[in-house]
Amino acid sequence: MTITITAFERSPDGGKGLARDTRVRWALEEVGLPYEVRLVSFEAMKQPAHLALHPFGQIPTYQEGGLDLFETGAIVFHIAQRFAGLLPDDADARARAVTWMFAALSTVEPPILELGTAKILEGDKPWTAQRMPLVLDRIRDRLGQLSHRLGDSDWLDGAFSAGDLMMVSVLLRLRMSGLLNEYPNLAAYVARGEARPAYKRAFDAQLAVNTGKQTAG
Ligand SMILES: N[C@@H](CCC(=O)N[C@@H](CS)C(=O)NCC(=O)O)C(=O)O
Repeated sequence: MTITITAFERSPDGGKGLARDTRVRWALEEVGLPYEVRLVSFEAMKQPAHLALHPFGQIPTYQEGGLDLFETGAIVFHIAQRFAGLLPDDADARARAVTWMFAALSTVEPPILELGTAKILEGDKPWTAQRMPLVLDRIRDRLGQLSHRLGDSDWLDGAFSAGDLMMVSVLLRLRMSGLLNEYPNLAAYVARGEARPAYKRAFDAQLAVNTGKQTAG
């Protein structure tokens, strides 16, 4: 069985690991599956061949035998369901881990993405100065709640799971903002995720692409 994912030929973040293929790479590394990467340019992502795989013209995609998937959450969920290592055996604990995946993507990530929009895409607008405190407060609300729930635990619900993989990946987007440092337990949580050997392998693999050590095949 060959697994092929897509990633940016050149990521806008220059290899900081924020492009979502890193999340898929991390999941594959955690469960110990080899994979191939097809690098795509921004132009190629909008062409029919890629749109047939990803209706919104984005990365990552995932191909395994006859199965084609898009959406990082669905891809990581599929990997976690099919291969051991990312979800607990107990059915209730499994459901809770999946809940944390959804919480990461649909509750915590949206305000964090808004910060990127406000700063990078719309930072030149005259209302940016008024908007920014509102955006930051919405993020702080979520971080405060998450920090409270995590407390002094290592992971969100018992052992490391796909829920932590997704939450750490989402929080990593805040590194440059400095906001994470306001919540020491969250900063330590993210550091624990980054220290996992599987994360390091995933990060290094995407970095190699973006530093020119791996070229499009
Ligand atoms: N909800 C999608 C978002 C995918 C996404 O935004 N991908 C980015 C890279 S991280 C992308 O391809 N951006 C280029 C574009 O949208 O043109 C997912 O989680 O997979």
